[in-house]
Amino acid sequence: MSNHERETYTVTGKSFTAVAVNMAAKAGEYMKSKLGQATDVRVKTSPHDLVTEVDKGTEILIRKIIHTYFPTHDILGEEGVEPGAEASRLALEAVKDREYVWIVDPIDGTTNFIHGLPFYSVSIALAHRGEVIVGVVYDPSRDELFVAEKGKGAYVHGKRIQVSPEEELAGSLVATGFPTDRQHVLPLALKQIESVAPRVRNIRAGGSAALHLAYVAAGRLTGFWEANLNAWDIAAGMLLVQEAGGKVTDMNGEPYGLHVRDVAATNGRIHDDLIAAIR
Ligand code: 2AM
Ligand code: CA
Repeated sequence: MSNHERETYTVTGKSFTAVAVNMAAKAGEYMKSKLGQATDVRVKTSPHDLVTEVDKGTEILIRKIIHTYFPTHDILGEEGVEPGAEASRLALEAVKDREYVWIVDPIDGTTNFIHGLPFYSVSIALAHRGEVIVGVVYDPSRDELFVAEKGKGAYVHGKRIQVSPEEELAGSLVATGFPTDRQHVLPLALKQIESVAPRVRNIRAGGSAALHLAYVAAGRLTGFWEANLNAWDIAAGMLLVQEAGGKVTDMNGEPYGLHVRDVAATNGRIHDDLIAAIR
């Protein structure tokens, strides 16, 4: 074997999960170093929908690592797609059946990041022919790295995690989010909150969908729902919840797929009741 061949072998021989973990850790370190320094804040679809040069820089860093290890893989990253639901749908459509697609949200919780609120995350998933097989969510503020591999469980720093035991909504702590689309989606979300709030122990809205999903997986939240999210907000956290013994569907109870934008994720036990309350 020539030196060149040996080098190529070493590089491509890295496991998908190891690379995902490595990227998430590097990205997290980078964005944490930039906390409070995001000066170039831009509005996307509205003043509620923001992006910074750190989002872009972090995605570039992640893309470079993916290209280094897996030059043939495709990437669906938030910063590579125009804002809005339609552009997201088209971008997903273009890659969803490809062999390997990395689905990346460099900063999930950009609004928090800009305000210096330490609740944001890096979300990285790998899909094989449309099925999520690796999911990593990293919270740099708490240095918590959540990892799931299809069929192999969900872990935080090597310790297996599982969803919480609550059987009923009344004893459940659930989370949701306030959508950026104030015209169409917010009124619906407020109706859902009005319906769910009296039935559960309480509701939280932390501002990072990926981290909320990781917390459902870790049993810190009983459930989470939110409308109008993108594949990169959900894919990694979805696998964490499934591998931790929970359930993830759309808001009608239909099985999760990369196209799902209105998501409900729970410990499984309260799933039907939460969906009934949302609707
Ligand atoms: P982001 O920080 O990556 O944008 C908060 O309720 C959740 O909604 C976050 O996960 C946030 O992800 C996401 N979010 C923010 N703006 C959005 C938009 N325009 N469309 C869909 N999801 C959005
Ligand atoms: Ca983002």
